[in-house]
Amino acid sequence: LAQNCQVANIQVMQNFDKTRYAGTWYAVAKKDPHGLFLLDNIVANFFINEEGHMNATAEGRVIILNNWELCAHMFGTFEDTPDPAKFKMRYWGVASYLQTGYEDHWVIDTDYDNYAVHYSCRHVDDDGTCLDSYSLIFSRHLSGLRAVDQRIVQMKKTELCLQGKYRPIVHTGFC
Ligand code: ODT
Repeated sequence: LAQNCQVANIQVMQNFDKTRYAGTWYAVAKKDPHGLFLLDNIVANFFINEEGHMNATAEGRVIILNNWELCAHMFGTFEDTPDPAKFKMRYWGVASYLQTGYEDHWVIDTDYDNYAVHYSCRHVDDDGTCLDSYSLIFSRHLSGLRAVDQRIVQMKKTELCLQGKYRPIVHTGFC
């Protein structure tokens, strides 16, 4: 399969419904960006605010200042774009020493009840491919994905040109 891996060609979720997306998602796998932040025990909670915009909290184990291990509590607001599955995410931590940012947040695929595939390209290269991306695979259940969902997710990882680049995310109860 010849893939051109153009960020502009990445297919996202059709008719994304943020109301159905609301609630808790447990990360099961992650492709890390440069300057890795969230390590494991990653749980995201999406909700719709009074103005109808998507908001989220996320927590996860992090190591900052080289060797300080803690559970990061993060908050994010999402700006709508013309594509309902493509957002701009502004995020910050409850403490000032945590990461902040403003970046793409794309929902690649979800069935709302079992699995979700998230993608963010932080830096598009001159040739249109992604220089620095991260991606999370989520499950509605702490127990992970069913075999039927894993097959879909595997296909999506390949479409993102990120096959083989994910690591499993464990949930040990740290957060
Ligand atoms: O962990 C990394 O290396 C990069 C990810 C950092 C972004 C964390 C921001 C969380 C903001 C609030 C919650 C949003 C939910 C997001 C779901 C997926 C992306 C983390």
